Amino acid sequence: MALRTPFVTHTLWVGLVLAALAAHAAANPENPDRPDQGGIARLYPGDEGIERDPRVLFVDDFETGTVEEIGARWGSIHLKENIDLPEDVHANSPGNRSIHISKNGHLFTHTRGVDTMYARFYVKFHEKTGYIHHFVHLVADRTPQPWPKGGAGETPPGDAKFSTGIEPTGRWGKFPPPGVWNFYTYWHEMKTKWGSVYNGKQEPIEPGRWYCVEVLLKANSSPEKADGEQAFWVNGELYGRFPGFRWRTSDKLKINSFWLLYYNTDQPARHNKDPHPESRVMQVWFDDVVIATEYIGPVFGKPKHGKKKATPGKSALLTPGLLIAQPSKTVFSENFEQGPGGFQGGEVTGSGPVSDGAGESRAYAFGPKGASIWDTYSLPVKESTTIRFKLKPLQDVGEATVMIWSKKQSDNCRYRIGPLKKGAWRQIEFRAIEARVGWGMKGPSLEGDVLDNFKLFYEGQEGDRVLLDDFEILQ
Ligand SMILES: [Ca+2]
Ligand SMILES: [Ca+2]
Repeated sequence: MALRTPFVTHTLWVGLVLAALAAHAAANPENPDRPDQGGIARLYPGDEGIERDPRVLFVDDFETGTVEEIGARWGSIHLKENIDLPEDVHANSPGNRSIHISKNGHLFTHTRGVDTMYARFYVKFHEKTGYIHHFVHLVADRTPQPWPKGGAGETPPGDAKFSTGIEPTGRWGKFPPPGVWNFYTYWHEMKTKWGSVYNGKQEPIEPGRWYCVEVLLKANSSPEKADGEQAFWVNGELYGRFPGFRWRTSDKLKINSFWLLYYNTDQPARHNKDPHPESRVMQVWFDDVVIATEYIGPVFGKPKHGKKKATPGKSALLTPGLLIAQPSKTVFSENFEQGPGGFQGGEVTGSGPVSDGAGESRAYAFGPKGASIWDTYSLPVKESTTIRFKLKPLQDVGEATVMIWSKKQSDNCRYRIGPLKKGAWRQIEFRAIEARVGWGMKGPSLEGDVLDNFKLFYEGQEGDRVLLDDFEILQ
């Protein structure tokens, strides 16, 4: 009997979903621009139970947990001291709390990778808000990390990344703060290195008022087709739909990241010629986040059982292997305790505790021209192939770069580490497919190649030394 109950419940539930889908189709026959007539939220009055819909990827109503706990389940929180959970909610809110960010801060999370992502959130700007620099983003990232990556001013490779931000903009002072909504979009075919902008309906956002904002990001169906799109809705009304995107050049690149970002600098006040930037109060409230593979719609009706708390989602990165293939074993390692191994270009340090590894005393010291290893290992580059090592610079040095010769491309693939500060051991880790041809890492990646070499060098003076230790390749 104990086994039968879930089966019965499941059957009943599938029946309900099918009935609901039929209702959806009936309510929304031929009008793709008004999916609000039949979104997922319609099936779950007051969002009650919406997190259990198989099309729903992530939910947070901010009713559960402390700011720290919310940050832990999202996977990344920035400036948590600026974030609290006040009892300030929108009129249709089924709960009691929202999340409130002052000045700057973010939550960042991951869902399983999808080809179509809808995100719905409620948002309110402070009555005295100024202009905002960057706001909420949906991201497709081939090699996701728990934290958001930079990339401003860099055109992403078509098999590595694309993103779109739904952002308030003053359009160079044309609208009072925070402005009107637009898309700020990065992909491999973007028109300038600072991204492309897509304006929707030019309806100024009223400060102090709650809005339901929804975003669609839909990947192109195959690498050669420009049939991807993006769209956004405000309070269930379509404000902008932009088709014709060839977002990606590889189906392996999926939409998988949601960034609840509130980023402020003094730049937008200057760009919009704000006459009173000093009187602005930079604060924002968010609530009722739902991320799904189909249109969601604003909160519909009231929960049957009064005020409710959702079972909040958690980052897909917190389940190893769900979002990105994990290496299962170490296929090569060198700790320099017995000598240089296959490494060339530097020398093993004599003695003294140079490494924080247990009981180890030796590392590999090398100058700006670099340390390298050839023909000591050879393995096919897979999605999971990971290169990991520790560095300790004995003085500040400039840009450090990994170079891996690609047989397939007859060229070097590069992975840029950046400048290194003198000081403690620093762990470096990256996927082999992140290494790319060209100084700007814009060319083809090591995907489908053979990994049998490695070189690491940096900008510095002849006598400079950086220590390398605990070099590992995982597969
Ligand atoms: Ca809430
Ligand atoms: Ca060592």
